[in-house]
Amino acid sequence: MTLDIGVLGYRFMGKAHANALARLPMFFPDAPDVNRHVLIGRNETALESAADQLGFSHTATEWADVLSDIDVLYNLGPNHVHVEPSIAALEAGVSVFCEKPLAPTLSAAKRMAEAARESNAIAGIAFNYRYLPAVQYARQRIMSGDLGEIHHVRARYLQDWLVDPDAPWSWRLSEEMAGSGSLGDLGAHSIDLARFLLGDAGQIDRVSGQLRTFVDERPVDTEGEQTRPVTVDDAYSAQVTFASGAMGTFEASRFATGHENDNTIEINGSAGSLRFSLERLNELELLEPGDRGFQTIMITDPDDPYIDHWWPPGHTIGWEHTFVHENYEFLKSVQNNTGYTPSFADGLAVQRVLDAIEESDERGEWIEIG
Ligand code: 4PW
Repeated sequence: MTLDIGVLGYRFMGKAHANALARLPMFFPDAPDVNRHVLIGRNETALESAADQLGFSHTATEWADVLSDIDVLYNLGPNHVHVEPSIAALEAGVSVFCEKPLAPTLSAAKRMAEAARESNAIAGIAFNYRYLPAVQYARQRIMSGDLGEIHHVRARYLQDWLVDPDAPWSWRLSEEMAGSGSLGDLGAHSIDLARFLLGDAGQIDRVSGQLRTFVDERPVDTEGEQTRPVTVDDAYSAQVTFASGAMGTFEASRFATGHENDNTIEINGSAGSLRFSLERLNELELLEPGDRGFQTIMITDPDDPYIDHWWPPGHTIGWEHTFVHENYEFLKSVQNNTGYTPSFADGLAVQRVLDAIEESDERGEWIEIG
């Protein structure tokens, strides 16, 4: 059985997922056969050339016109475009793989999760960092109790592409299109990673957060004569309490000078600690009983998650491999009609935390998550 795929969006994430689809037959021969059937976007000229480059046989400027031609919709558009196409696809029995955050608002995320519950099709959210071998290995160690009782989660996702006040305006800076800024774009990853690494103990039930916008308008043209307002946060930080009693601190920024894409998480337990950073994604820092300090181990052995599909021991992998791994798992779920995680319900759980952090900032108090 060949799955016909429609991909909405052809820029950064469009390329990342198209690359993953192209790699699957070569490195994951047991993955379902896929046909890169249609690329969906608004600008016909740009779309034609992207379709050529990314290996799609057709293009469409209206997503609704092609739902009956595809088995799976990849929704990789700006956050506000996640909502209606995903719901319509699920209602039509088309599986959906949607980029994060699930939606710009909590109410839209609830509608999407409801559509996923009502549909027989599979709905997954693309939290790609779950699929790093080092992150999967870390989860195995935590789940098997090697770190003991978890006391602390410390997660940060730092970028610096907005530190220049003349950096241009984009949809990521619009509340209407994105929902939030660093919080939804980067914080969603950290919150999902914490939930993934801690399993059932990763449920967050209280938050206290602050959001900040450092530059509130940006140029839309190169001359800088026209500007548009920035209506989302440039940075956030939050303290959280997990239902298990563990404490968490979370932070993200697009103003963290010197950090281009620094996604780091540290977990401290009663019997050990671990630390992962995307900047050294083939490694995990671990502290086990008896160690006098963190030991760095390479997660590049054939028995480490997914590694046997790639290169001999010690031959490292990169950021793009996370997309290959998540596409493999998602498409297998579609083919076998089995549940996929992270699901839209997971996306909604993350969205509840994002929403509570915003509410806490507005009200200046801790917020309980019901
Ligand atoms: O994972 C990251 C995102 O969530 C990406 O590498 C870039 O920053 C694109 O969007 C965010």
